[in-house]
Amino acid sequence: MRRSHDKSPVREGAQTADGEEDLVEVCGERVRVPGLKGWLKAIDEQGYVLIPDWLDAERTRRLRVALRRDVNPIRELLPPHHTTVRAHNLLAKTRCVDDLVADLRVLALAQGVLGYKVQISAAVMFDLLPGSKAQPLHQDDSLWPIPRPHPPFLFNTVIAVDDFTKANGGTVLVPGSHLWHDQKVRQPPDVETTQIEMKAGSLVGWTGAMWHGGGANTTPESRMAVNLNFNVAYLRQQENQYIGVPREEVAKMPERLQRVLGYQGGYSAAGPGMVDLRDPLLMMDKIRFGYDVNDPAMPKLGP
Ligand SMILES: O=C(O)CCC(=O)C(=O)O
Ligand SMILES: [Fe+2]
Repeated sequence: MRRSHDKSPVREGAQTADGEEDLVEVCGERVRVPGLKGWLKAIDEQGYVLIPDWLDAERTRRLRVALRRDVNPIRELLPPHHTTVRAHNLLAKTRCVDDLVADLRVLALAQGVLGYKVQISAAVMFDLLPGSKAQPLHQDDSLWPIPRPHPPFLFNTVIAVDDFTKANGGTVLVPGSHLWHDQKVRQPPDVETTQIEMKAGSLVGWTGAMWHGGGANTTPESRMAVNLNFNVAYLRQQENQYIGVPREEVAKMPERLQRVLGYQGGYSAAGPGMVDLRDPLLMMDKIRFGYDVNDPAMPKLGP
């Protein structure tokens, strides 16, 4: 699947020199991501990868506490059954996932799969409460009306905050289905599935064309997770991050997070995302109606 992008003029993410398989450039930084090559191979071949211990126990515990504190009181139970939570637009509700969104490892993984600069498409807290029903299998990339076959443009991740088990609704995946471009999604028992079981702190990542769905939670405990989906930076995000995340919060964020949020241009000064041929991030606090690009306080031309 990555091969489809090999003609890109510049290729970030999975670009590796011989013998430096895990050394990649992400958001302008050279970074070593041990395991990256194997993760990308798994995604190429089966459509997904399961990475245990993505977060250590202490980080996972802090994440759980912070989600319960910041998001649970303002969450919404979705109809018709009112047993699942999809708390969208997380970056406007808590600061507890900032480091997960700007994590160089996940960005390297997303860039490796997508072959281009990436941005956060959706940041969501999933909670399957007791009694939650199984979701129909679906493809998240069908949210964009792009004819198939198409190169991968969406990469999904789910980080387990609670252990995922078959009984509490571990994600159901159809290995290999990311390559079935000519087929409509079928439901079990018409298709063979696998169900993700993973310890809290693990990450499962899959490419957007993959058939998948949340399982049914038949236990008395909830199954909490953080879902971070990334897409190529030249496409529109699923969540409108520019409206969704208040500007004053964006202004306080570290630069890499601002960029991943969508405040970044393309590979050239005129590429998608620019403002008046300039870096959008540098223009953020400069724009007033009738502004003059010749003003010496304006950013220089360029991406
Ligand atoms: O809950 C899960 O494991 C997956 C949910 C999902 O795929 C979705 O909401 O689009
Ligand atoms: Fe989904």
